[in-house]
Amino acid sequence: MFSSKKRHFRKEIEKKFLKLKKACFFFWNKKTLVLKKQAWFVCCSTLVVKKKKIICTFKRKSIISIKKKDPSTLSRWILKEQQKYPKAKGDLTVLLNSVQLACKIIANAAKGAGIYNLYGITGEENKSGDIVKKLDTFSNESMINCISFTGTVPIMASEEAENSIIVPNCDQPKYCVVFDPLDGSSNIDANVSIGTIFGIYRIEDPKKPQDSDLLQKGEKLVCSGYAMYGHSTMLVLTFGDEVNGFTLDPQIGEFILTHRRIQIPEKGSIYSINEGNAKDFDKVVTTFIHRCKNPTKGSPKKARYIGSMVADIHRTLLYGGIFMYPATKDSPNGKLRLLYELNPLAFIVEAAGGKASTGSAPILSLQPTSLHQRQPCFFGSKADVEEIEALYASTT
Ligand code: FBP
Repeated sequence: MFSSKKRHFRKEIEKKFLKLKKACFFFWNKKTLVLKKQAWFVCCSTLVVKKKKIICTFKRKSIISIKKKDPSTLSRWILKEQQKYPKAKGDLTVLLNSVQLACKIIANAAKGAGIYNLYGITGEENKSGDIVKKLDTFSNESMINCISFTGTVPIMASEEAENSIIVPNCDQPKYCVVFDPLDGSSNIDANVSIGTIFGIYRIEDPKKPQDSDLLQKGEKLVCSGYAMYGHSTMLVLTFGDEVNGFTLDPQIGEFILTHRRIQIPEKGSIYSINEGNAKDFDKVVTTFIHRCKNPTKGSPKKARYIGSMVADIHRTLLYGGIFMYPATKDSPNGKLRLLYELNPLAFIVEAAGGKASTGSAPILSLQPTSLHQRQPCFFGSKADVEEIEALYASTT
């Protein structure tokens, strides 16, 4: 089959290969021998290091797995809070868990808006004259469905509903809820952070729930919160004493406590306002912005404006500074709505040690007169808001 020449050639190859193999093996062995010695030494030390690392990783892994195994979730946290009130029947717990569920549903829809065809408009306009987005309607329905399910909320107010929403067959009327189902609608299609804002009040006369229950002063809030749908979904909540933040762990579908007792910095280096309206700002706001840009001492403040109030307030809570939506010539009462945007967020900012002001009075002290009334506002670090208040006081 093979000519003698070919046979000879093949033998040569095999010999060479064998030599190579041996050499490698020898080299490897020799190498490994050396290596082995070194490795032994290295191994020992690496083992020590590795051991440490392993221990650390094990620890870390075990901590993570322990945390995963025993996470401090929002549901658990709410239950713990309930235990502080021996007389509590759990109605608020059920309500908050229903709001939590609604926020998870909206978070999922917001994340998949492009896939679920939830970008774009419905073609309708809401009471405030805003073009209603598909995700606005989806979020509004999700909130109404989840809250109605509790059986303790006979009446609600939503940015997307002109009149108050009456819940039929509410068998244990106890609370009423005000909410902005989707804040920052103008940013939805651009995939910029948006949110849901909610506030919970007690019904004054459970036998006769009425609009006046929704028009309570912000200082009467039992609890308020917001969910922010950004690169992670967060839910920030307060009962007026402390502010805590929870991050949604998509793997287990639970909000996990990640930001304990949020405290807003006393003074900030950020100012946040839509300067596109600057020509219409009053003297005080114009002066304040000038000061932010040209401070007598220290460096100028940074300008940050997302255009979603939830996201601007969330940043202000964590970094400090001031968020402003003042009156303008076109909108003498500003743009933002007192009932379901300003009051719930003011309750949080004040509980975190900040201030929420009209420029001359606390937002929470205002007596609302209509469901969709607007109110100029200044939210943020105490020192920054007090500077604005002092400027207004000096003009009166
Ligand atoms: P909605 O999107 O819920 O109507 O909220 C109003 C809002 O988008 C706020 O989130 C935001 O702070 C403000 O309007 C932005 O207004 P503007 O575009 O005039 O700066």
